[in-house]
Amino acid sequence: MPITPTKYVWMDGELVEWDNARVHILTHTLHYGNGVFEGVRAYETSEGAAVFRLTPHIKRLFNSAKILFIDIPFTVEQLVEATKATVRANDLPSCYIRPIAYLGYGEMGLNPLTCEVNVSIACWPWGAYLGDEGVRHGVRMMISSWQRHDPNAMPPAAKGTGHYINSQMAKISAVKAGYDEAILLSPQGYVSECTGENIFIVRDGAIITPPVSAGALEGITQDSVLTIARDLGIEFRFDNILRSDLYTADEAFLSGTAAEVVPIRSVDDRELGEPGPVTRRVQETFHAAVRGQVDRYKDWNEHVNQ
Ligand code: PPE
Repeated sequence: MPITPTKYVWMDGELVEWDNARVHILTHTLHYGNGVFEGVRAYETSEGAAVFRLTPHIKRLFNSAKILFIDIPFTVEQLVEATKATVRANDLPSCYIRPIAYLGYGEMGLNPLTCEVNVSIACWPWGAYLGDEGVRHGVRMMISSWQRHDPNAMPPAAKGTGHYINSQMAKISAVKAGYDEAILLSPQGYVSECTGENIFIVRDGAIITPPVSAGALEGITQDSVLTIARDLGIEFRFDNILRSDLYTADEAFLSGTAAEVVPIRSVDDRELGEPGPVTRRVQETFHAAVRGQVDRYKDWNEHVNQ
């Protein structure tokens, strides 16, 4: 998915011109993959651009940093304001936003505690991550032979930059085999999540998603799906899922900030078919909520001009 350049990137408290938003080749995070990031989206609403659930995203950034012992030299409030300022400065009605805290230039070696911590926030217009066709008709999934991290090897609760080597290996195998996206199993053999999205099945009218203990990130979109489902009177629960549960599900879908809510049309070539009614209802409500069109979810729209 190509990046479209915008005007400014926020770096350590200042808006820097896009082309000058650079780091040194000896930046610590580039060598050892120890940094934390977020993926956030802003949507066009009737009151201008609104960042969807910005505060929970920034809080998760700080939790990721705490797990990895990265001391972010800003507060949650400062980065919330900085994110809004970045979207405003770029004058974008809607965009994808990438805040990252990384270990900077000046130290090398495996003790990261002495490293300077830098923070930047970039944003750019970004379309459907898994394609418009996928949003409408569903994506084809492959269960990867790459496992999700063991929690005592790499803590899945931290959205660490280096964690995503695992996701990339799974993504590469899936794409090379002709699928849209991969599903990873936990070391215990339960369904965990996709390379950058949570996964859900629908069985007998209820939505089931793997628990955090299966190695899934606590998705903010997943939490929005939970709230929307319960408000629509749809049962929602966290439970372990086996790969065979995916093959025989009535419906399945995935969720993530970049991907949004996307139906799954097949898993390992077992057809689930066109998106089902539960998936459709959740997807439609989510798409309206992010654009500020659902009164009960207005708190989720963090307006950049307020
Ligand atoms: N699991 C993983 C591994 C993950 O990376 C994400 C977000 C999610 C679940 C869903 O979380 P949430 O966005 O809070 O609903 N992935 C971000 C980065 C994706 C990427 O490809 O890069 C995102 O969606 O922005």
